[in-house]
Amino acid sequence: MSLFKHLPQIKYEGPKSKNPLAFKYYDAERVIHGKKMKDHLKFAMAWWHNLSATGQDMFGPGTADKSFGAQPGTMEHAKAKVDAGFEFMQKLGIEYFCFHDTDLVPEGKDLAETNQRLDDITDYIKAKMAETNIQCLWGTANLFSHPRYMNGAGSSNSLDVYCHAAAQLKKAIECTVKLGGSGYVFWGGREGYETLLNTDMQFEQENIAALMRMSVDYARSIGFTGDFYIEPKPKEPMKHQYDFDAATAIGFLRQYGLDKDFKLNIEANHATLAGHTFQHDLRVAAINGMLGSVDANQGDDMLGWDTDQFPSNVYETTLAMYEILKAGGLQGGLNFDAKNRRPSYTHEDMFEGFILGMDSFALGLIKAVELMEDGRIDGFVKQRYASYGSQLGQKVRAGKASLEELAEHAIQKGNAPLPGSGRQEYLEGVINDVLFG
Ligand code: XUL
Ligand code: CO
Repeated sequence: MSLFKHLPQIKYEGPKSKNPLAFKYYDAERVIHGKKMKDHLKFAMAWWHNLSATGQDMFGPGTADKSFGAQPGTMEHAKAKVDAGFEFMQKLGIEYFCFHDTDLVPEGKDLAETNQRLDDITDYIKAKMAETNIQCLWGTANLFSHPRYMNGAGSSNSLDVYCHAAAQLKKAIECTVKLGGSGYVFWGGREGYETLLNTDMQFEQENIAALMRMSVDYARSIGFTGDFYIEPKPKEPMKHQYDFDAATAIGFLRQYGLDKDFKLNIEANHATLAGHTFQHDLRVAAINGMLGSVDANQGDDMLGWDTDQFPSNVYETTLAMYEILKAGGLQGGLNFDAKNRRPSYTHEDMFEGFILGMDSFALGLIKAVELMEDGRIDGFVKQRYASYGSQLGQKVRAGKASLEELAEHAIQKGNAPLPGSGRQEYLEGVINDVLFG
């Protein structure tokens, strides 16, 4: 049964097209910067937002109908979501999906029943995958929604809750391996705290690391060769989240010896909640060799929470793709951890959300390549550090200089000259020139 039969196959029509159900920039097969667009931009559908979320918020129920012809909360509905998801991805040319265990099936009365349901649904998904070219980008476990996780999962004060999380992790990893997922994500949903008055921070962080270590060991033992990812986020739902931002997560991974198995999944709206630009967290991950995958969305500067909007800001997607290209691309992909706004409640809106996100990143890719070819930004940055090209500068760079010889240099030079203009306004003009010139 077709759930979206009134909606067409979405095709590339070019920038002049006014057809809302067509791509203006995303041309999957176009080769740019040595690769097909679809290989630069491995877009993924997030099961949770696209197939499950109805737009419910604190002030009212959902507005979107995601029943797909079945009764929500049943296995029939779980299967209808698979049918809808695969039809949706095929119509848009999306080749990857991401999921939480709880997005796939309603939880059963106990773990045994839930696990049986997961076995059934992953069989069903696997058959769909075999009929299409659609693959699993990454899987994860929802260790934050159920009331048992009110104090976190790995960070919970309760050993029973910790073990329940371990059981869910074990099964979610098995499902990811069964579906051939190339990554496994840990977003620390409630791994954090509200007040230090009731919290042993060190104890909790050690426990989280131990749970990650056990997960890695188990996954490797059943043949998982992909990357694990931490997805940093500074706040929401907890006041303090342990994986605040890329730098904090990298420090944590190194401290507990997890850095060989883990990379990061950088989400745009999480970076901005941490007071960084998206590009900042991409750069931090990249220079530490930990840029794994991306949750592609955007926030709203006026709002202080994770609005998970579809990316529309081409200035941002350009600078993000510039970071990604300079890092040599992504092993992972661009997962639209994004949802329609509550008043955009129709099936057409689901398509238009993805078209917006895919076109914004495609245009960002095109412009990032132009920015690289233009060379003015890179050239300026290179020239800005040119003084380190001297013999003494080379010694500093090689870690072979001493404080005495630097001081001697300073004395000989007299008062150090000013370091040269940063020329931010000129550089911002270059970006405008490439974007709109
Ligand atoms: C929450 C969030 C999650 C993760 C997966 O802010 O981004 O959906 O991506 O658990
Ligand atoms: Co996310």
